[in-house]
Amino acid sequence: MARRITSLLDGRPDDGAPGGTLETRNPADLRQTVAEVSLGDAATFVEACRRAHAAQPAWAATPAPVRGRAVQQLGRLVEANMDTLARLITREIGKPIRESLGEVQEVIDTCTFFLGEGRRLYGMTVPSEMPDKQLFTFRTPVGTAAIVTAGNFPVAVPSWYLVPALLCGNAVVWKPAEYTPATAHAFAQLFLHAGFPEGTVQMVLADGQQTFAGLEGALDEGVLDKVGFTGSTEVGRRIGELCGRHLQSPCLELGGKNPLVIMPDADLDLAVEGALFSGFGTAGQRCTSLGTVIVHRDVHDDFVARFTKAVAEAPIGDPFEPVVYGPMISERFAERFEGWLELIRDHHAVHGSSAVGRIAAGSSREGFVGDPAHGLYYHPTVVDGVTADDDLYATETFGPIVGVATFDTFDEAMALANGHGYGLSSSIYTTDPLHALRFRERVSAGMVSVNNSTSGAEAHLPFGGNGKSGNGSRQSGVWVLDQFTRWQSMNWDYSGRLQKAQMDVADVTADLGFRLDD
Ligand code: UN1
Repeated sequence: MARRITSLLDGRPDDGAPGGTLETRNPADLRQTVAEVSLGDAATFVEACRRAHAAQPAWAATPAPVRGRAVQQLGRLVEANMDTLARLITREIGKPIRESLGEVQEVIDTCTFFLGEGRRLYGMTVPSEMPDKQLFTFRTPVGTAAIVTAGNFPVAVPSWYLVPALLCGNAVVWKPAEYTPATAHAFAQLFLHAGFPEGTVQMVLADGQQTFAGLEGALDEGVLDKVGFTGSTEVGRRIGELCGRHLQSPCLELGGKNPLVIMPDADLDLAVEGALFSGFGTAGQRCTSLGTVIVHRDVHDDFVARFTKAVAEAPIGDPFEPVVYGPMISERFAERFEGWLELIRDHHAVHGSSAVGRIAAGSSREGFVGDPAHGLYYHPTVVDGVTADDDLYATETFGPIVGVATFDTFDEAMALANGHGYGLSSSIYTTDPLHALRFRERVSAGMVSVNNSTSGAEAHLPFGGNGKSGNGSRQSGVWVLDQFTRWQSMNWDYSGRLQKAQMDVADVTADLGFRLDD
């Protein structure tokens, strides 16, 4: 049965649909409606920011360990609702159920990490230049944070922002992807039942244009202090420009064209397994998904033979079954993917399935799990012969397609790994520690795997990218605290007189002409 979903202002449904309505469908069976959605508009967004802004000071004044308690309760609620939430994710975006459960686990892990941070949130005591004076640092909340997220990780990625932002004493306005409204609504309900005070968590459903106009309005009005955004490089650039005009630095997590380098000394079976999951897990719709395998010429043929066999045999289909991947997230993702398939050129060799494009009656796939007739299912595609001059090399292709390029020297491998200008995730398969360490040093990516998938970052290491993948901001672990707090320094002089820094400082006498006897 379809759910009716609206924005939630102060936890209450915001009736009316100033931004129009839409319906979302199960991408594994488009005959099933998952949600009927009433969208808000720019005014809804600004109103949500106003309310969050009004609620924030009292929340900031709540002791951090108490705020941590709300995060703890959220983690418990998510754990208790794990199966329901995971099933909803699978129904709404077609993510294989095992991955959906993993995604919910990532939320729990994030809560587990940050509930303890409520009892740390350390500042420092720092010695002063002068006697009877002490220096301190404090983390203070930024204020109201607007978090705009994509739908490929409809709960894990939002949690990376919302949980630390709230823990640090901010109020949040969450704008989830409009194509995952049912999951967003369910996740918002868990926040609203976890003990965060009214007003500190707002959820607005709106399309991209209205959201952007809402961000502009809220920034102009002074009711928004921080923007977090996960999505495309193009939109990230616009958000960066907008925030820059308001002297704000957003937290940006953008696209990737993540390389996986295979050295001649690599364990090839391991590399095949890693490339399969990196490239085709979540149907290639992770920002950390593998873009191009960069394989040494000596092992190229062997690798391609093993890899294409593994891809050809990979179970694809019904996401409630144990498959490598299910359907595309939504029609929008499927259409864009069809566009990227056009980047395949005559000089490329295509492998991986019996056809390219949609899996359908005239274009079936052997071993398909279930019935593809009503779903947005696509053949896995391996494109060999990719070079640095190809559009396919430089374009983020959010879907089940993996390029293969060849190198002779390590320098060539590095040029291919970095040359597209993205810098999110990367991987090297090698048994030589020297290669691993050299790769780490020279790759431009913010995240490096050794003998592991480009995807699947753990929830307490810094997550983020460089170049076209982001502006250097990092999420997760202690590193994200710098996004949602500002450092405040304090000095306290208890000498009873004015001691001037740099001027009233005692010196020590040294004999700088002193030399050791030869
Ligand atoms: C994303 O696709 O935006 O590292 C995030 C991973 C996941 C998160 C991906 N933990 O693949």
